[in-house]
Amino acid sequence: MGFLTGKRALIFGVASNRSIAWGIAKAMHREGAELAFTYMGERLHERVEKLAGECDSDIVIPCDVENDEQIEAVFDHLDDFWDRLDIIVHCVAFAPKEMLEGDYLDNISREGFNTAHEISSYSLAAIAKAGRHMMQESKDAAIITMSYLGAVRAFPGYNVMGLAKASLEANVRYLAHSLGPEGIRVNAISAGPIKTLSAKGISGFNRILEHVEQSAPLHRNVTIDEVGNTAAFLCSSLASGITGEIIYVDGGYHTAGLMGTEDKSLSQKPG
Ligand code: NAD
Ligand code: IMJ
Repeated sequence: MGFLTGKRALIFGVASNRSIAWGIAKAMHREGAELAFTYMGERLHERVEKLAGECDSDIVIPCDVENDEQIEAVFDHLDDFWDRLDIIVHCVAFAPKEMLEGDYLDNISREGFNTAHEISSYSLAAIAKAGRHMMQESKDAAIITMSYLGAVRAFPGYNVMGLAKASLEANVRYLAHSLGPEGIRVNAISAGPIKTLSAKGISGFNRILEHVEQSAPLHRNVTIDEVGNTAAFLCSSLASGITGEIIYVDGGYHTAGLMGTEDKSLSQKPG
């Protein structure tokens, strides 16, 4: 019997079979959870319906997280199928493309800042607020979101998304305190770089992947399945004592300082 047997999970952020949300969906399905999905924009409707089918789910609901009515409508719709909700998976982020290249200060604008923060951080609170009544019916409910090391370190090109992820991580801590008394846990996974649609077109992404291979303790990049397994654990009763936490699934990259550099006198990498 899987460790999520009997749990009901709502997943935001599947855009393709490379999405981190899809890695999470597969792991949760394997562990026995019942799934529902949201998708952003009609263009993705059919694809998400097909992927949902692979997890034996036929609950597929449209949701642009910029829109409060659409968020409310998701839970109104879900109410027709389920009497409670145990898990919310938030795998959503967006900043205008032109903010994710070049110099941070040259390219930041008030509008770009607001968009990045609204979609990538505020949406977590908006979804928690709208879904709270359904999660209150659960015995051990959990919310999980996705962060990146750019929240706490400056990375070339990550720019305004770094600020939005810093806000998202603080959001996790404050939500954990708001919802803890109701038995609802809130955590984030800070994942290493993975080639998803959100990484497509990011200049130098292959070099970033190579750099992680060189310097992370595991000397490789992580997969959506590894992130999925950690998410499944964090949303299960196995993690009943964990909330407000940021768990790194990055092959240990964030622990490195000057490791795997070209200059062998500065590196201990074997070979
Ligand atoms: P992805 O492109 O597959 O997923 C991003 C999702 O965000 C898509 O499903 C997209 O439809 C959704 N989205 C964007 N704007 C939206 C809106 N207004 N309303 C609703 N949905 C919206 O890419 P991914 O890499 O799987 O990203 C998932 C999460 O993982 C993001 O929060 C991202 O920041 C985070 N993350 C990614 C990496 C990486 O290297 N790929 C690393 C660490 C964290
Ligand atoms: C994104 C941009 C710059 C550097 C980056 C990334 N690094 C990594 C990412 C080093 C790992 C991927 N990431 C962690 C994200 O959170 C990506 C978010 C994102 C991506 C896009 C691309 C398309 C677009 N807007 C986006 N908004 C957010 O138009």
